[in-house]
Amino acid sequence: MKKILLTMLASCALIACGGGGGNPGTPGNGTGGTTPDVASVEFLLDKTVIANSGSDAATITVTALSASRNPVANAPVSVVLSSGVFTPTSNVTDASGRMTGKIEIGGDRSNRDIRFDLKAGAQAGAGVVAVTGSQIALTVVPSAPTPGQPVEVTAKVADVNGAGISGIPVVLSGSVLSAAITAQTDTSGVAKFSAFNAPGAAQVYSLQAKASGVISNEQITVAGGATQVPDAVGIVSAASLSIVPNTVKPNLDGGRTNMAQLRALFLDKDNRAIPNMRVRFEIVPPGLGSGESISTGNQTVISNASGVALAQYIPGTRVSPTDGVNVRMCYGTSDASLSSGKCPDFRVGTLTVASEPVSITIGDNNELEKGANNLTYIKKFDVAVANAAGEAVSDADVSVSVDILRYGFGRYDNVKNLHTDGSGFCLNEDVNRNGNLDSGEDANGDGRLTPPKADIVVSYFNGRKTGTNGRVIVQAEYPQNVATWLLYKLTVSSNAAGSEGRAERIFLTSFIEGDQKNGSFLTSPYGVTSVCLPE
Ligand SMILES: [Ca+2]
Ligand SMILES: [Ca+2]
Repeated sequence: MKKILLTMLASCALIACGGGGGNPGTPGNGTGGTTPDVASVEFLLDKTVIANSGSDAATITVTALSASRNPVANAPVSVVLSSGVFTPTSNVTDASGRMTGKIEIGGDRSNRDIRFDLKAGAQAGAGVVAVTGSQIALTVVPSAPTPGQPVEVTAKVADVNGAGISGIPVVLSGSVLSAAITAQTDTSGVAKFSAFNAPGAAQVYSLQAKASGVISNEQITVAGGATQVPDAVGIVSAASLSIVPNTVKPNLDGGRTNMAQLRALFLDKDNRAIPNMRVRFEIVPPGLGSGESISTGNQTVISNASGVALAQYIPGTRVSPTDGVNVRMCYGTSDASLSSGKCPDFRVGTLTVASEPVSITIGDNNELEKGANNLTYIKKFDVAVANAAGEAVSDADVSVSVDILRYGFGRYDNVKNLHTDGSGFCLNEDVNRNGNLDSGEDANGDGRLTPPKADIVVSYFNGRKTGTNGRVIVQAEYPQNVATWLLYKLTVSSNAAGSEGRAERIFLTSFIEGDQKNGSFLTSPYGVTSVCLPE
């Protein structure tokens, strides 16, 4: 039996429908002819704030109206931004008088307002989209210097996802400094300032860092005589240690290009921040050696007004097994509580030092099989794992998972091999992917999660370890009635020599040619119509 995977034309409507291309910039001037008479212009933004991750966008819909408030088609529309990138879907309004386009941040990840000036025909409008998400984290060593003691400050500037923002200036100022100093962030978003001496008078000083459109304010106590950092007040209800990123490359040159941020947070039972907590970060023995260190050495760090104390883990030249580095934060409310290496209370976090990750690919062919009882379809995938040199990695553990992105509703047209008009695709209702029906998730009101997670299962064809050729076969299996109605993402990851690699691909459930004549999927199992969660 010849088994052929039918290409679903309908699928392109979901997978890659992001933008229509279009020319950024302004459309040409009206070239004579009959310019439609636009009496007013309105616009609608789907959001007025976009995150600075680079993948967020605001969609603007511009509507051109005539004097009688009817839509005006073919009106030329231009949108000019003060920064960022505008991608229109068209330079003129459509039959409903509308034109849409995307506003994105472009290469500039700083917090700011993006102003747009638009014109439809001779009518103009303007507005603002705010960019947010920049964060600055300051590490001061020592946390409470004595008068005249050298102080080292590093600032990590990150986007909304915690990814470092490289190549931007960070300006440090405040009463602790005699003059403002500037440093540039490196490839990890870290700016390291040259050391300065703490002022001679023991008192509390201010320190301010400014970068990427945001400001971070800290206080530094120069301690001596009567001026000491007070003990922390309040009962710690939640003490946490987070490590970002939790996989970091080694510093093969002995430098500190690659670092992971250690962030301690202290809250009381009412979720209020506890400042002035003393924290000492340390590598739990046996460490990796080979030059690994903590940026604050064996000094204590003091939590700021937000209850946060920071340091950096700096890898040496060696890599570790997965989660092979244990970092401990010891904490107490006073200097005495941590003196002489004491560790009254602690939390431990783990991270991995890994060189170039292994490379993974997911391959497939155009074939599909029927399950043993002719109730399911099975699609097999070839997973290949290679090291940085391209050599096959054998005996590597492979993990595969499936995530259903969307489900379809409607009917199948067995003449044209397409879903009929009125069919469509909705987002998976399990927004937080916890497998439970939570408040607000049951958009279609059937009392359960749509689609059920078990509508596609993945498994290993012949064990989960790669063979000597670095390959392993995984498969996805689903009941025949969901064919063409589920869009799913297959994720494969593998750890080899402490280095995690990962690959993802998106597929539509397909069927075996011939089954469209009378297959069980000709009507969506999720209904002919549906109510979707908002996009
Ligand atoms: Ca849920
Ligand atoms: Ca539902």
